[in-house]
Amino acid sequence: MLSVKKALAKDMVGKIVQVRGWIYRTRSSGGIVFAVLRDVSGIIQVTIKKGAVPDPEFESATKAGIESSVIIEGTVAEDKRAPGGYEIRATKFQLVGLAEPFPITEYQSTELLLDLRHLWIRSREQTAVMKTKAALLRGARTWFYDNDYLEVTPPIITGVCPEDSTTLFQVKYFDRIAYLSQSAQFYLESLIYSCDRVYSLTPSFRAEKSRTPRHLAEYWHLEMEAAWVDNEENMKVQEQLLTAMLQSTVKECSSELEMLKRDPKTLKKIEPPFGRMNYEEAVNSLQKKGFDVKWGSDFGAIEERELTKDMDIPMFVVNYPKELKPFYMKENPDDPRTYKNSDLLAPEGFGEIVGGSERETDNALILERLAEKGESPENYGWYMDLRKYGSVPHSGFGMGMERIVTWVCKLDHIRDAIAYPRTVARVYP
Ligand code: NSS
Repeated sequence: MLSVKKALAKDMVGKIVQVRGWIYRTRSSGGIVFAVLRDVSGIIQVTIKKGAVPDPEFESATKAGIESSVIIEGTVAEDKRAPGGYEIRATKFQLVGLAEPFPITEYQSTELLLDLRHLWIRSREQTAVMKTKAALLRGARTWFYDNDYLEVTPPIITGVCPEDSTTLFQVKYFDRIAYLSQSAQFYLESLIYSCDRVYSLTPSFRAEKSRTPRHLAEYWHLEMEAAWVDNEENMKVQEQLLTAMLQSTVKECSSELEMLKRDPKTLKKIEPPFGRMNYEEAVNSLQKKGFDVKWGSDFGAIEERELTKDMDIPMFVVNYPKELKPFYMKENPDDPRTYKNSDLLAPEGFGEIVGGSERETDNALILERLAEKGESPENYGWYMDLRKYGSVPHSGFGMGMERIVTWVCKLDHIRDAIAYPRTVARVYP
């Protein structure tokens, strides 16, 4: 059995091959059926001629509609009109699963495609996105492995709120309330004392009520935490990791990227150092462009788009005001109104893809900030213990995988960066 891609080659011409897959499109004229077969590797045209296959097999070839599953044997031949320049002339046609009329036709509403997500994910664009996402993750894991990071598996059911308390999902946990994890960060922090540098890939949950093209209620979060690392080095790690992910993805998925109308060259040229801008400079730059922002304003998609729309490499915005960020970040000694943190914004207007910081090690400050936020310190006793037994400077960050995929694949909406998007309006299928 060959993959479709392997059959599509000059040195296969004249050879007998077996391929299997699903019918992507089909038409028949007179005594010949032109079926295009799809498998994970691509598509290939198959011609089934009356007389070249046994009559009952020809009969089933005429009946097999879109998405029927089939196994075909035949000879590879050159044909300039066929997609990819080659076709298979069938000598055997086995219909494995006859498809009912497929409910997705050429032009469909977004809502219908979301209702039929379990079928729509078979589309070539969705497959290209999934392959690109897999390549990005493979690139990340390779980079972490090459740089001595240990992959760890933190819990998803938790009792802490690392980010925004208004977006916590509550779960009934036996006779108590627990939360679905917003971030593995605190658990990763606890692991650096033995493992030094760690990372994890977990789902993170945010009960985002707003419907935006860049928020999901469930997303895949790639997070790292490392001992002895300050905010500067933390940003260097982000630059190196992201560059490695992009370079290996461009190598493995250039045809997928082209299908998605992303020129791989635009990604290939990205390398450290990335751009850098202070939060204060960002405010000034937005003000000059007529935006109604002042020191202390948070940036949303519109502001981030404005800051990055003319850039072709990612850019860090550093040192945000304390009131805009969570309690665990390290105070910036050069401007104590701000933290030693960074948001990494993707170019071409895509906006935030990574959030990171150096972590506060002073328990008195942590207690003060928890009180300000109305959080009960008892829930954070274990977190503060970490500062009592061999505290160490440390930093980390979290990368939203679907944000990265949206940018890399040039998607209009984050829901297309994940097979089954979870949003405020949707939990089916
Ligand atoms: O809230 S973050 O900015 N930061 C954290 O969760 C840290 N505790 C991570 C850490 O330091 N270990 O989220 C990190 C990234 C952010 O930059 C986005 O890329 C992504 O997670 N993110 C999201 N992606 C999709 N949907 C939603 N709702 C979302 N929220 C954050």
